[in-house]
Amino acid sequence: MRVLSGIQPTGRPHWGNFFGAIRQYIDLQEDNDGFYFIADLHALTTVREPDRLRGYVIDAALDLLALGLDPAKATMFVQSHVPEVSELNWLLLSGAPMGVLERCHAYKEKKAKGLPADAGLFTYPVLMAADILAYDSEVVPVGEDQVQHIEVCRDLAGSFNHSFGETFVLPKAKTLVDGAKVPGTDGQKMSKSYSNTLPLFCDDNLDTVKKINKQIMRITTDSRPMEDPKEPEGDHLFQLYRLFADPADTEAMAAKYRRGGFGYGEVKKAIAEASEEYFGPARAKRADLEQNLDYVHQTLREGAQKARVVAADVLSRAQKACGLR
Ligand code: AQP
Repeated sequence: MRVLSGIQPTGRPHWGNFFGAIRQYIDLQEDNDGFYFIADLHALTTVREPDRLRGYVIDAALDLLALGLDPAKATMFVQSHVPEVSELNWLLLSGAPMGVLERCHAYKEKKAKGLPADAGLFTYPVLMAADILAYDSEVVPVGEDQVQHIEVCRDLAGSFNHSFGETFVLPKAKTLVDGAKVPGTDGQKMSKSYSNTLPLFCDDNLDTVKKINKQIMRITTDSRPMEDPKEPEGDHLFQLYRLFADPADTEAMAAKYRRGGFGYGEVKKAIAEASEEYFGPARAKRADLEQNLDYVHQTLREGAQKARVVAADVLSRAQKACGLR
C-alpha cells in the first residue's frame, strides 16, 4: 500500500508531531511503500529567512532518520525537489471552491488568533492535496488536525475525477487513538505556532534533557487541592504520561489520580523520566548522524529521484485528462 505523509520544517519537531504522525511513519514503513517528505514549500508561509529554512530542512531529515525512518524501507525526500507537485497544485487550485478553503480550520484558527495569514496559508490544503495525489497515495498517517485537509483532498480529487474521468486515487487519513491530539504545555493542542511545545531535540543535544525537563516542570495544571481525588481522563498531564507508559503503569497512574493525595509534580517527574528513556536513543543517533551529513544529502537526493518518477506519471495523466496535452 502506498503510504504518504509530510512534516513542515518550521522549527524543532515536538511530541505532538511524533505521537500524532512520525511514530506512524516508522511503524508503517515495515509493510508498506512509504513516501515521507519534508514540506519546505508549506514552510515558506512562515519561515522567510533562506538560511533558516535550509537549516530546518536538514534538521528535519536528521530528526526523521534519528527517530527510525529507514531509507532502505521508505522513500524520504524534500517537497520542492519534486517540481511536478507544484504543477499539479495549479490543476487542483483551478476549480477549488473558495467556500471549502474558507472553512479549513488551520487558516481559520490562525486568523482568529491574530497570527499572520497569507494566500499560501489559505490555499495550503490544495498544495497538500497535490502532495498526496501526486504519488497515488492510499493512506495518509496524520494527527487529528490534518483530517479535515485529507477530506478536502478527497473532495478535490473526486470532483476532478468527476469532471475529467478517473485520474486520482482517493486517499484515507489514518490517525492513532492516543496520539491524535497531543496537548501542549498549556493544555491546548501542541503546536509550534502556539509556543506550547515539548521538543524531541534541542539545538544543543547535550542540554536537551535539562531544557526539556525544565519545560515539563512548567506545564500548567489546575489548582485543585492535592488531597482531592481527580478524574485522569481530560487531564493533559495524564494524557502526556500515557504516551510513554505501558498499560500497567498507565492504569496505576490513573488509580493514583482517582485516590488523590499526590502532587502534579510527581506526574511531571514521571513524564520527564519516561520521555528521557523513550527518546534517549534517538538523541544519541541524531548526534552521530550530524557527523555524516553527506549521507543525509545523498538520502534526500535518491528519495527525490524515486518520487519524481511517480509524480511525473501522475501529472502527465492529470494533464491529459483536463486537456493540457
Ligand atoms: N498536537 C498534535 N497532536 C497530534 N498530532 C500533531 N501534529 C501536529 N501537532 C500535533 C501532526 O504532526 C504532523 C506534522 O505536522 P507539521 O509539522 O506539518 O505541522 P503542523 O501540523 O502545522 O504542526 P504544528 O506544530 O501545529 O505547526 P504549525 O504551528 O506551524 O502549524 C501532522 O500530521 C500533524 O497532524
